[in-house]
Amino acid sequence: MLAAEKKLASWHIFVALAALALGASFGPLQALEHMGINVYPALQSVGLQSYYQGLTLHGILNALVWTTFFITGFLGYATAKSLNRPLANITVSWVGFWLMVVGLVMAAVPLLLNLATVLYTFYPPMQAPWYFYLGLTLVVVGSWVSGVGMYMTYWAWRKDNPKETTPLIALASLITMVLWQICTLGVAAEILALILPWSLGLVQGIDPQLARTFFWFTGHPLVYFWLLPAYISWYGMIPEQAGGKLFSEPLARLSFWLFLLLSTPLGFHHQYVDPGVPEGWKFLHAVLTYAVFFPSMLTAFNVIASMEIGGKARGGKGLVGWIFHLPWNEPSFVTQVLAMILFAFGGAGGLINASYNVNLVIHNTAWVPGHFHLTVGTAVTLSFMGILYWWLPHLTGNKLWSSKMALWQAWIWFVGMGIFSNGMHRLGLDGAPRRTMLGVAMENYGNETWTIPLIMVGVGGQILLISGILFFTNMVMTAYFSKEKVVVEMPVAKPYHAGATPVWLNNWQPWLAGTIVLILIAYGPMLFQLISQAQFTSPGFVVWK
Ligand code: HAS
Repeated sequence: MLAAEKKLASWHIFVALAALALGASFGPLQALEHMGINVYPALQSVGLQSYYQGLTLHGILNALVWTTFFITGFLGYATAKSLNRPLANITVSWVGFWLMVVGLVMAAVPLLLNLATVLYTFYPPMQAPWYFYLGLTLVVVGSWVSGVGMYMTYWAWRKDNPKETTPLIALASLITMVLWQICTLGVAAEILALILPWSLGLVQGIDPQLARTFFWFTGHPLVYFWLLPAYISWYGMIPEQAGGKLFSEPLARLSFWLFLLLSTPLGFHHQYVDPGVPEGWKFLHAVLTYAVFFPSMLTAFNVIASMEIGGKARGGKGLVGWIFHLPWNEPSFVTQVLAMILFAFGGAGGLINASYNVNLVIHNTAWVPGHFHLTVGTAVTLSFMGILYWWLPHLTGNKLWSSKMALWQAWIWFVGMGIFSNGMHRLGLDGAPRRTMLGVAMENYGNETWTIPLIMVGVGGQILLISGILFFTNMVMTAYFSKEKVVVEMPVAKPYHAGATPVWLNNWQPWLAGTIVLILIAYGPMLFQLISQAQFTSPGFVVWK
């Protein structure tokens, strides 16, 4: 069943994994540099011109390409599966996929030629060739088109089932896609109205502050576009994998709606130190950032309660005894639980980032990559790896090549990332800047308190390399060399409490209306002011040639 959708999903996974394989391979090199072993001069002979070219490839391939391809494939497939019907028009989804691939190639060429070394946030006035930006735009537009394919499927299902409550996994997938389409309007405006005319030479200058504001309109909700597919798995699948049931389905629905409502109007928390945005607006975004913390707390409570139901159904007793009865030998489950545990630390760090005044201590320091390696680098990436441990066998019919290797991979990632991110957080607290060759900085102006954390970063990075090798070996062997055939179904959690879903948790209108109103309030006046006072004066700079 759903053979065509399986093929579509497999292609998304293929591109996503190829991007991750290349993007992630720069990580251990950066970690070595931090430890004082600078391998970049040696790598110039194979075409890598600088640390920053590698860092740009690392950020774009991991944070933008791996995630967007995986998520678009996953959301489309999960929607079809959850609604129990094929995609209404799979050609639309293929068009979306190929648009994304064309965009990826357009962006990859200048990246590989060291013409677009602008890091993954591509802040103007750093400048890349126009086709780099157009390529990124096509990746986003392609994902929008795939989103349309999902909506068509939902409308066809709704026509056949006018009274039914949308199944949780489908609803959450649709909400995630809507969130993405709304939030990427910011980066679309940035690229189409500001960056493309400037990089094409049609206008002489750009307003960096306006460009950054548009960027962060997208940039923060982007992190929830990454996170929510993991939450779909944690709510919609993990309870079943744990042998239990979803503790509260209405609460799960509420948390996805709250993410739609609250994810976008808080981008100024990335701009607390930017001039040109009055304090009052920054404070408003700080308050809203604390609000978006709330659905993650709901998630922690609901997912842990669901696992407790599973652990107790499997014979566990007492306050913590159930934990030992969870399926600790099942790779997909274990990988995702380890991702959750590290996310609890990443989330706590997020609160420190969000605090308007404490942010000043950590902004632009190594703390920030410490934070995002626990979030997108673990909560998201390790969860996606865990999902692939059932999804790839499900799609290919091939048995996972080695469960044991998968378990080792997950634990090694957990340990490696724990050491790595702890080192990064400590460095940040000691004032080490981010996006800096810290090995070189250490020699020139480093602080002796950096010594141990730099070693932690270096060692953690090499442990992560081992985990990555195990993961990719397992993926390749499962896809191409596994001899044993299996039938693996998509896990779908059943609700613990039977009963009708409240109507307001199944109704798009109030949530969409609230989302638009909140965005208009939080961004409207400031965008109006920044646009009316814009100064298109800054020329482009090409650095690290
Ligand atoms: Fe963040 C910067 C604030 C979450 C990613 N963030 C970044 C950047 C990235 C990023 C990439 O307010 C850098 C951007 C750049 O390049 O400049 N972030 C937050 C807050 C949250 C948060 C408040 N971030 C994420 C997620 C990300 C992500 C998720 C990726 C997926 N972040 C910030 C701020 C900055 C920032 C400022 C700017 C800093 C600066 O100055 O530049 C919250 O959403 C976090 C809430 C999460 C939790 C954790 C809940 C735990 C759960 C698991 C429970 C289960 C367990 C398992 C423990 C509250 C759900 C138990 C197991 C058993 C067996 C019992």
